[in-house]
This record gives sequence, C-alpha cells and structure tokens, in this order.
Amino acid sequence: MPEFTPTPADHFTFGLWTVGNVGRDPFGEPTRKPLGAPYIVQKLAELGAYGVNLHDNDLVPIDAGAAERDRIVSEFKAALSDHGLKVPMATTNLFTDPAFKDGAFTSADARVRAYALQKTMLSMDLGHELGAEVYDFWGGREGTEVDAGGKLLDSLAWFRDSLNFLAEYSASQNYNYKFVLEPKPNEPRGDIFFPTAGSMLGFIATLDKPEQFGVNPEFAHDTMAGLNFAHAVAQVIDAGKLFHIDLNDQKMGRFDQDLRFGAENIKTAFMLVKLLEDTGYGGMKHFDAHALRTEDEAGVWAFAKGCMRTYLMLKEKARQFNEDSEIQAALKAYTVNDAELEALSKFSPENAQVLKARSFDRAMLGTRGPGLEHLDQLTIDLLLGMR
Ligand code: GLT
Ligand code: MN
Ligand code: MN
Repeated sequence: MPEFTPTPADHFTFGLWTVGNVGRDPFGEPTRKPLGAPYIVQKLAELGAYGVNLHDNDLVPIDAGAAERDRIVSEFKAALSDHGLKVPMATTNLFTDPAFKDGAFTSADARVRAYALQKTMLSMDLGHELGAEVYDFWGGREGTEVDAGGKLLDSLAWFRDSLNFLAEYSASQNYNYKFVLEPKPNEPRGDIFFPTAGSMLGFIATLDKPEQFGVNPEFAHDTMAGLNFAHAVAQVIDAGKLFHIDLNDQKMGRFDQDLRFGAENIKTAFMLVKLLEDTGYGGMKHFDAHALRTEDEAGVWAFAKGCMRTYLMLKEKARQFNEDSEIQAALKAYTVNDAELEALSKFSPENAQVLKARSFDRAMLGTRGPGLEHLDQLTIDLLLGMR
C-alpha cells in the first residue's frame, strides 16, 4: 500500500488564514485559539507542504507601525528559512475592514478605491519581499446586494483601471508578478462581480497586459452555484490561464463551507485531479479550506493532512485509470474516429460542398449506445477500491 505522504515536490500549499482559521462564523465566536505564523510554518513544513500563502493582514495587523511590521516580517522570514517553506502566493485583504463594506476597487467612493490601490501596492511589496511570484485578487466585497446605485458598468471600468495600474506598478518595481483573478458567485456580497471562471477569462482579454493575468478557480465557489468545477478548470486550461488553483470542497447550494478537499464530491474531485495530472499542471495546489468549527488544534492538522492525502490518493487512482485495460477499452469504444469526415470538417469551399451533399444515417447515429454506464461504473469500482 503506498504511503501517500506528501513532499514539497507535490507543490501543496495552505494559507495562514486556512490552517489558522479560528472557527468564527456569523452565529458563533471562535472555537480555537489563534496560531502564530512561525508555528504554522513549522507545522506545515513537518507535514510535507511546499509553501504557505497569505493576505497582508494575516501576518501584519492592519494598524501595525513600521517597526512592528519589520519585526513580524523578520520573525516570519526566519521561520521560513529554518523550515524550508516558501511563500508562492500573496494577496490583499480587501474585505475585512469596514472601509471596504461596499467594495474596494469597485467602491462608488473614489477615496476607497485609491486606498485599495495603496493597500495592494504595500501588500505586493510584502509579498515580493517574501518571494511570492503569484498575486491573487479575490474580490470578496466587489459586488452588491442592491443595484439601485447604478454602478454596474462603472464597476467593470474601475476594476479594469485598478488592475492595469497594479500591473504597471509590478513592472515598475521589477516584481514580475503573475496575477490571478479568483471568481466567486456570492458570499459575502449578495452578488459578486465576475462570478465564474468564464467571466474572468472574458474580462482578462480587456486588460492592457492580458498575458500577465490568469485565473485562480476554486472548487467550492463553482460548487456553491451548482456548477461543475472540472468543466470550469478545463476551460481555464484551454485558455492557457490556469496559473493557480484553490482546492477544497462544498455541498451545493449551501453557505461557503470550505470543506477538506475531497470531503464531499469525491467523483468530481477525481475528475479534477485526473485533469490536472493528465495535462501536466505545474502550478501550486493551494488548499483554501479550513477545519470544521467543531475541531481543536489536532483536528486542524488532521484536516491539513487529509487534504494532501486525498489529492495523492486520487492521483494514484488517475494513474490506475489510465493503465486499466478494461477502462481503456471502454474509453476507446466511446470515441468514434472517422479520418475522412474529420478531414472534411476542416473548412474549404470544396469541403463545404462535399459535406452538404453527404448523406448520414441519422437513425443509426441516434441509436448507438456509447457505453457510458459501463465506463462510469468501472470508474466507481476503481474509486471504491474494487479494481
Ligand atoms: C477567503 C475566500 C477565498 C480566497 C481567499 C483569498 S480569502 O477565504 O473564501 O476563496 O481565496 O483572498
Ligand atoms: Mn473560498
Ligand atoms: Mn480561494
């Protein structure tokens, strides 16, 4: 039996805010004590993670003065170097402070928008100092509950202007960040702008430097809305824009649960891992989730271990799927190739004429059974350890 013990080569990351989550929810106080950032670094390194990601204020309190900031950052850097952990991704907290209650880059108040730019530049400085190469934008407050304010089109322009500004800032400082935009349909706002990966892809094409921007899709964000996360990720891969991924789990149609990866939708998780592995995804696999509110600190580390273990088990299942002769035979039977028709389906005026004149046995096409029940059951047997 393989051990499924992660190593840094697996490129698994967690956030200070994920394993550091204290179990507060809208109805209840924290159930766990805060963990210090250097301690989190030590524990994640022991568990075999590659890195730890952060928002500016996960590490440095929003009101910290320069001396306090420098002391905290140098202690954190010492822990990173002692334990060999990296900071691959950084981001800005533009959602906790009341100043951002009606948006940051999409606030109708120009003072809030300018403050959001200032806060993000300072956070980009911090991320660069810690070695981060990817910078995330999750617009938690970029949305509305009511649209009476009439800012739907302005918000798109304000967000675009802000990202263009920050891309220029990154270049002017030689930071060379890759920026990732993280879609979410709702929560904490009633409706968040850019709810899906596809809407982010469309928006990226309108930026001044689209090549610097990719998508950071998250399993739970699509699943909340009843969407198929593997489909979303496939579209991002097809666009060459999968620069980062947030892995967790979620029951459809519920509040934002941030469950342990693979805890709920094991079949979609399998299809996702297979997609990432088959396409050679080389970025970070970030577990953007937290332990259940019921848990103590031991539960936090059991949660973190579980995320990584499940990913590695599904990776092994993907390998078995690709090597299973019965599964491969069923896959082969599912796909029908026809070299002549495929050649005709490349447009030329002649091909168009030939194709228009061609007769097809429509009844036969409609009666063919593709064998998906058999193939899917083989997949279930594999996942349940029966093959
Ligand atoms: C928050 C959110 C996540 C984002 C984080 C980055 S914060 O936990 O739910 O999906 O990735 O800002
Ligand atoms: Mn999330
Ligand atoms: Mn996320």
